[in-house]
Amino acid sequence: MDHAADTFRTDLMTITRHVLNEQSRHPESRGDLTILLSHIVLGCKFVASAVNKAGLAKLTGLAGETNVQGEEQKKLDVLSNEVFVNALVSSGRTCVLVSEEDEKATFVDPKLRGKYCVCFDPLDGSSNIDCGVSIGTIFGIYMIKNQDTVTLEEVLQPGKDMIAAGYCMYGSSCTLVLSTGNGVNGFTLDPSLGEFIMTHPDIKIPPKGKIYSVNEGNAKNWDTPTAKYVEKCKYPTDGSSPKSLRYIGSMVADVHRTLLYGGIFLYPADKKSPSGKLRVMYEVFPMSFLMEEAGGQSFTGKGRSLDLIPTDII
Ligand code: FBP
Repeated sequence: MDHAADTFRTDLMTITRHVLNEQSRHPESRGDLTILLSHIVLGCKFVASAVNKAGLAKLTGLAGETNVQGEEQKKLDVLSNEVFVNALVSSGRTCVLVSEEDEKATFVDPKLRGKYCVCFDPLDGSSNIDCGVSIGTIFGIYMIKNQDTVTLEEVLQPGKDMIAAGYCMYGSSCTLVLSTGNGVNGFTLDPSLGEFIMTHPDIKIPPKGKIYSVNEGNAKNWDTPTAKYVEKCKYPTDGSSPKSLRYIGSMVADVHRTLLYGGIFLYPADKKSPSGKLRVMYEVFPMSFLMEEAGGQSFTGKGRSLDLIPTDII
């Protein structure tokens, strides 16, 4: 009888317990971030169950509307956006929301405001919904100096000013990966308990990785340094073995694998999309924050991603 495992099974480190432990490290804290994170967790649980039921509940397919990127919206990402906006506003801890699905930032009713700005992609990788490939929610949290007078300029902060970030991957299992600036931890949803249980404590990206992850279909539009780098992954000249290509086309899934197995994930800007495809505030920044907290790095090709100062929310 493996008592340690038994002990482990009864001494559950839920995400709430973990966040409360993190809060206790800040005696000045009033628990606002804890309350905000619990509402984000609620949103993830809702979307996890909707994604699981999607095929059956006809939640896949088009919603008949288009989003700010001109992309056809799918039913699930409209639903996911609504769930997160409602959860974040009802937390009473946010003053401005930036969603991939909304053209403009949402300024919360002054009566319901709190000190945080949340930038989020409610359902990233939505082009994979219909084929059941892993998709996810990505979020980044900033502190806003004055919630009553907050302006869009105050939202356009460099990524390094974020105080927390995470993603929730809806795949074979539902995994929420979170950092509040003190390392990265992963939690898996136990559907029988409806609780996220810590399954990946203190994630550290392996120093050396054998995987490169990029959409090679864009190769003809790449600049020379990118083409040369990918060439080196495939035909190394230092006698090391070629890297393996793994590309799911769902950033949450590709980054999750990279965090756990090591290697590199890149979506370089190219002639077709000169400023790249990934959006800075709710894709690049949160994932770069997590990558650095896990001992990895994130670059724009010109510098550290988290030093970028966004010029717009899109
Ligand atoms: P969405 O947020 O619109 O889903 O787009 C982002 C994304 O799907 C990322 O998850 C993924 O890394 C990338 O686009 C895939 O792009 P491509 O299909 O061009 O390789």
